[in-house]
Amino acid sequence: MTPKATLRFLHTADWHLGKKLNRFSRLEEQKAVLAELTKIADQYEVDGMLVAGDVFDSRNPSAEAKGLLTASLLALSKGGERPVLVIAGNHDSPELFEALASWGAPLGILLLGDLTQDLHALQGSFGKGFTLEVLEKGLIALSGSSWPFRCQFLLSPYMSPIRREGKEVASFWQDCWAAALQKASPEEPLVLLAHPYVRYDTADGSEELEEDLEERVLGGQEALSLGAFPEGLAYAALGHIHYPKPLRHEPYPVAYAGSLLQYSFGDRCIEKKALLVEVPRAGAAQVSFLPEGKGLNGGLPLLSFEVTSPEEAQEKCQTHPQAYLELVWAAPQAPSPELRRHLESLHPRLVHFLLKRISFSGGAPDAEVLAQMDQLDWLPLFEAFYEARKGHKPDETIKSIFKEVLNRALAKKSSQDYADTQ
Ligand SMILES: [Mn+2]
Repeated sequence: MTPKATLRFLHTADWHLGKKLNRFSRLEEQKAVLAELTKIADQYEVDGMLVAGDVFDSRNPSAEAKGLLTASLLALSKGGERPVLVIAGNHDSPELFEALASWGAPLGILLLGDLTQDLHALQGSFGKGFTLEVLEKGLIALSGSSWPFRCQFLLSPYMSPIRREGKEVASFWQDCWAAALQKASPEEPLVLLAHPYVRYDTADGSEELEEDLEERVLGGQEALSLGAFPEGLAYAALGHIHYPKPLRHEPYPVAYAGSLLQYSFGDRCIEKKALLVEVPRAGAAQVSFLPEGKGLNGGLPLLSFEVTSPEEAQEKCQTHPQAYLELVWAAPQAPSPELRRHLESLHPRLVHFLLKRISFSGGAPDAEVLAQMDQLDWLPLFEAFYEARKGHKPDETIKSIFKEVLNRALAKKSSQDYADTQ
């Protein structure tokens, strides 16, 4: 048998275990898609897993979500034969990662919650037949009898502004990466795992997903530019954005793996993927999205329909029972208050029954719509929306940010800027 020329990894991210769609648990679907991911890892005989953050949806995940994480990591690591490297994202608890780290190491699972987490205790024997060496904060090297060569990993978990001690994102990471690179061997490949917000070009027609906008706003993330990434890497495996997306190919590929499932209706047309990464002994990695020609078998479909009558709404409920359903009421007259309850009794997963939003696409809004907007009391509407989404009321900081954005939007409207922006 000829020795393998490359190390092969499967890159995934943004599992968001425990995330609900409105009130509906997605845990069974998450379980199914993680089983599929394990199958893909087996089928392609990957040498290791790269999990780039946001494995949980919450810093205080449920027992079921934690159980699914540990079971999935164990299956992916084949009990220690296939190393699994996991960094924390902005949704994860660094403390929980640190607590799980000593559990994972003998099983070939490395969890890094925070850059200051001391990995030295895990140094030495790792998993079954691997050796882990800590070279610098966040920089490790792994070797094993089944691997053709040693590989270095620059593990860069999400660091909150407090953990960055107020340092701005780009300069924080550039300093960390520069320090780590001094200790890295130029003779061995280096793979980066990180969870930043990198603004990407949507010129190819892909829109920013609702989830990603939320990650941008609520992650407290300033954007990192592609130019901030260090030179000389083989690959940068990113998490955070739910859209599977290669950001560039040269001089080495940088890519978001995307989320595990479609987590919002805005996300419903996006096929979910994992990335197969072939790391050579020297030079840049080759990457491709898996499964080929289709998405991961990600649970039930999310369907959204505009309806203009109770009969039409009822018909949509009855013809799509095996889906999550969003119905958007687009008739000029308001629906009767009983209609929602009736539709919920007809469909087990009616997620939203909404009134059609005022749309500004396709031309300036007419005077009547603008007059209606002036009469709205926005803050209570925002508070109710925020509470419905987050489960708690917005604090004063969030409210003041909202007021500032609102004031800017209203100022823009009154100055009739719309005509210029079309
Ligand atoms: Mn994130």
